[in-house]
Amino acid sequence: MTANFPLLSGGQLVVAALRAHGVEMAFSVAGESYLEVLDALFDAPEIRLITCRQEGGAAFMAEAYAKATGKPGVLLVTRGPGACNASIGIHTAFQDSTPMVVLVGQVARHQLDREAFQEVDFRRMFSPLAKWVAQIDLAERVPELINQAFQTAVSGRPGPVVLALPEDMLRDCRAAAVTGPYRAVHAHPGAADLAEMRRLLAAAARPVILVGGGSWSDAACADIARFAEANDVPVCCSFRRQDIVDNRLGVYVGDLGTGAAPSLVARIKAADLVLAVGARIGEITSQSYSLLGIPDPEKVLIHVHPAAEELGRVFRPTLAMQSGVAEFAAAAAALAPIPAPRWAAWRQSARAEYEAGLMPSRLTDMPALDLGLVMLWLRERLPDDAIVTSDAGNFSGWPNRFLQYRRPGRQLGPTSGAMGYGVPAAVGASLAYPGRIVVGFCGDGGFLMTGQEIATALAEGATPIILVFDNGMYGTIRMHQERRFPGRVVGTDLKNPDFLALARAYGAYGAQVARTEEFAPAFEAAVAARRAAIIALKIDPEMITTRTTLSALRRQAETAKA
Ligand SMILES: Cc1ncc(C[n+]2csc(CCOP(=O)(O)OP(=O)(O)O)c2C)c(N)n1
Ligand SMILES: [Mg+2]
Repeated sequence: MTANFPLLSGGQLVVAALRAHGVEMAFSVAGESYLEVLDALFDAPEIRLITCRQEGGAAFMAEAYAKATGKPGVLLVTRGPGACNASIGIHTAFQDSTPMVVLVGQVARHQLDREAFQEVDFRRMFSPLAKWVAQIDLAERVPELINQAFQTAVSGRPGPVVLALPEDMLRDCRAAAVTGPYRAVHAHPGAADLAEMRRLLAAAARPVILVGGGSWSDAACADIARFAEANDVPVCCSFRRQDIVDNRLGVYVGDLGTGAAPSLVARIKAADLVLAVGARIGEITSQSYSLLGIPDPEKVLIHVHPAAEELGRVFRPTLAMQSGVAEFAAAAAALAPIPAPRWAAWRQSARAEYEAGLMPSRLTDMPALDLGLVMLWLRERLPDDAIVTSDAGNFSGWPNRFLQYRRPGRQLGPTSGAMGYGVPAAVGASLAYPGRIVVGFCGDGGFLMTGQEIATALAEGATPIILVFDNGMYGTIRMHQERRFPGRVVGTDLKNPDFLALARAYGAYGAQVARTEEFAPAFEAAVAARRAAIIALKIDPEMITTRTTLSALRRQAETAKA
């Protein structure tokens, strides 16, 4: 059966399979454990191999590339040390439902289980971090298992899969049929369930749609907005998924992230129907599981999710639908709208609350650098296709609250809360969409976790503009310290390098902004530079969130203790 196929090494078969699945870009840090794969890539110029500086950065890049394009992110790393570094991005892809195919070099088959050099049992290591883990022990099974990896990564609830590649297997030569491309498998909502949803919605007085999760194509986003507008239902989004519904539409009412507006939280509690589409309704989105009762949500909950095991897992829905988000959104958009819905005033007041929250309040007197004004300027400046990436930290409250997201632009952020995401995600997004404005928001803490990928950006021609919020501390943790242990600051002060000199050392455009009026010219110069840029923003440490100051927090905590 295989007589008609050429003899290829395991490494060549891996690359042939990647080509068959339409892979155009892969992210890597090299290792001697998978030299055959690297060598086969030498002959496959249609796959662009991005050479990264640390596997954590490479994994975040692949994850953000996948989020931005909807195609699986492909990552190649070496045995134990490479896999350990990469694990943060694999965990992030898992929590974020992002499809990834991770190829890890492994020791030779006849050395396994001796704790050979850099040997790790990847099935055990990645079992809680990946959707599927396997090892390819026979070169003739490379096409089969790589096909299974892609199918698994993209189907149902997408996620990362890990394949270990023993180095001697990569040298074996076999003739094998290479299959591809993968075809994502998603469930569709049933007609009876859609009719029941429509009946429940028509009976509601205060409905809310909550959108979230992965796999939202631009078309699916347009469909769910059409459904919401046709029925005049307010839509909010889950943590770091603000780009699903155009924030400028009258039906959009805000996000349920870490800094959710108290008025939105109160509104969800007051709602009599929640239609959750794609969102798991996880800990952050559910405001530490306080929004809905467990397991009885104490209101009508219609939960639509691509994975059966998420439905009824924490909350017991009135109606559960296992469906892909795009499949559901298309079907919902095609439903006849509810005639004369009763919740127009409910939707309008929710929108008015969201719009009121878009105006920053002045928390300290006349800060030299007014972040509220900087965000208002950026909100106007960023084009419809701008991509915003975000690290984890309190600074992220500024772009989350004051920017307005929409397609084809994107908001790419780790719902895993992984620091170090912002820079590599911006590099990955810029490589996926050269020519678009990509802005990466980072704290001074997160920036130095993976900032070395600026070197990758310069080497590969990516042009992210990185904004570093320099407040000289791990601000988020300092905030928690002031709340729990007021005045007892430990382990959270940072002494930063000279960010301007650092930018120059990389060959990036660099600027330091200490005053509001310096921001716009620095940003325009960064855009015009057409290379990676770092703009360091000197932040008043008092501005700990968009809603409160450090000393106000400390005073509140001290009063509560007294
Ligand atoms: C990899 C990782 N390590 C630690 C944490 C815990 N953590 C959450 S936010 C934070 C501080 C973030 O500091 P910075 O990036 O400077 O942002 P800021 O909060 O000061 O705005 C830390 C340490 C985390 N989320 N991820
Ligand atoms: Mg900081």
